[in-house]
Amino acid sequence: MERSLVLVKPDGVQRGLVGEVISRLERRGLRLVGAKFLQVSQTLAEEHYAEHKGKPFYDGLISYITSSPVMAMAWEGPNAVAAIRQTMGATRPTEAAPGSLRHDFGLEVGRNLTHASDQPETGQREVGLWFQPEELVSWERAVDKWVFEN
Ligand code: DAT
Ligand code: MG
Repeated sequence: MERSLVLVKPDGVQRGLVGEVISRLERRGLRLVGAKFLQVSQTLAEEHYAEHKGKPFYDGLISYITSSPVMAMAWEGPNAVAAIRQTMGATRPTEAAPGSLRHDFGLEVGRNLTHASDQPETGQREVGLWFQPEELVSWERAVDKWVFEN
């Protein structure tokens, strides 16, 4: 089953939007498989954002993600990566579709509230970076057959 890392970033946590993010993903039909609330270390931040090293916004991005606790989660479902990115909205809140989280709650790219994996392979890698195998729960819901076709 496809998996994505989801982070409610420091601004989302500070603004009391953890429940809103979880609620939207649950409502979408996605299945939660892991969750933890943590203060992100410099090392984890740098590993997580390695692809952006050297970009003009990199230093600001690292200080933002390490500035205050985050809610880290792993979610799964068919097409989980595309579905979750759609629920989050485009990177820049002013380009995010109305109804998406970043549209509904955000204004600036540097305060865009959430992170979600951008490809299925990224999802596998990021879930592995943020969670130990024993922190992930494989489970079934009674409703799964009414949400997942196969
Ligand atoms: P996303 O978080 O939608 O996957 P990304 O991987 O391109 O976006 O960038 C990671 C984060 O870096 C993004 O959520 C916000 C920040 N960021 C990206 N582009 C930026 C820019 N041009 N200026 C400032 N911050 C930026
Ligand atoms: Mg990204």
